[in-house]
Amino acid sequence: MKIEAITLREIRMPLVHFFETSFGRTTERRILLVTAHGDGIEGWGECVAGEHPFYSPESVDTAWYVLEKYLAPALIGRKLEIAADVRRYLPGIRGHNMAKGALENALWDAEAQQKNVPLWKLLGGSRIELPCGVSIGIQDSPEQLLDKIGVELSAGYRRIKLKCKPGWDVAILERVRARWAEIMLSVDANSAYSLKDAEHLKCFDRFNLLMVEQPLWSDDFFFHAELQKQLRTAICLDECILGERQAQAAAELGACRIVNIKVGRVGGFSEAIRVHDVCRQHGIPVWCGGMLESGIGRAHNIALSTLANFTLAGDVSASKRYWKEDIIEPEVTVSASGFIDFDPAKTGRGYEIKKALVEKLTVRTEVVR
Ligand code: NPQ
Ligand code: MG
Repeated sequence: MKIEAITLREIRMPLVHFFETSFGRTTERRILLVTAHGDGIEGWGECVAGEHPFYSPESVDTAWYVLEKYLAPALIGRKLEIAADVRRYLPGIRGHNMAKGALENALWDAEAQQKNVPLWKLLGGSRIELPCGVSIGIQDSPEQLLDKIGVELSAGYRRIKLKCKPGWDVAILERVRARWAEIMLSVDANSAYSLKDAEHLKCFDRFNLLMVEQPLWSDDFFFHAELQKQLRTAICLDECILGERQAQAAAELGACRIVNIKVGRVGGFSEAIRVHDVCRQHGIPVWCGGMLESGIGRAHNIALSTLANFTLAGDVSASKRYWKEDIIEPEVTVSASGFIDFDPAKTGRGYEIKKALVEKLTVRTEVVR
């Protein structure tokens, strides 16, 4: 593809229900979309940075700045044989993976269209049965949480992940397990604990959890390895894994037994594939995380989830859990048995973009050419 222009666009989408984690509550998403134009094609990518630098150091505004000032200008006029070559042309920017990932994924999206193949096949996927889980935020009361879990189980979801933090953990798990002893259950702390809490975290072992996700500091491997030695429950790393190198370090140190892959956090599809591969070599199963994405990011997550080592249910759930109306057609839906309704025959990302709706939701655009 010869890249003629790159459009940055910010849309606003109110969430159907607030989403609360150990770092705060989100009620509306600001979403940065990237469009790469060239050869008569438009490739779309979604930047998964949040409104604030809480989950990661990036935010919508830092991503916009880095894309506008550095990443997009470096690609204008370039001819790329394949999307995976993009890194060769990007200037030496440290970090800012979510900004990089949005741009690279727009190029993969374009490449799949241009070659008229499904994006999932272009990525090297092979699985077409995609088990689906949900991530349930911290609620105003335990009763409200139990109600929500009930709704999601009735919808068919195969794994329930609860956000936790000190004060919203063991007592909550007691209540949930008293009601549902057998369901596949995990928790995600988003770095809310420290190694001083090791004795407390050991209580989690009572609840037969599939995993505890990112209990400790977002940049730490050593202390997670120390903690994993003390826990029977598998640790899953999320925030820590910024690429292949971190995945290898975590595997070799024994810092986790499971890895959450988010394509934005690792800087795009090609690095996500490398993380996937290194985990597979170490016998570490992976699953696809979620960042409250619009349909574009959701479609990309589905394509990524087809890779062989994505054996655990992901956080990529139905559009309607998050949005009144998603920006893709069809919306992402989930079967009564908890699998993503996925049509492997569709080419490209497999979902059309509702351009008129995107325009309506847009609050700013910038075209780099
Ligand atoms: C996680 N997501 O696995 C993240 C965290 C997360 C679905 O649990 C705005 C932008 C709000 C990104 C809240 C899920 C967010 C966000 C939570 C990411 O750790
Ligand atoms: Mg997480």
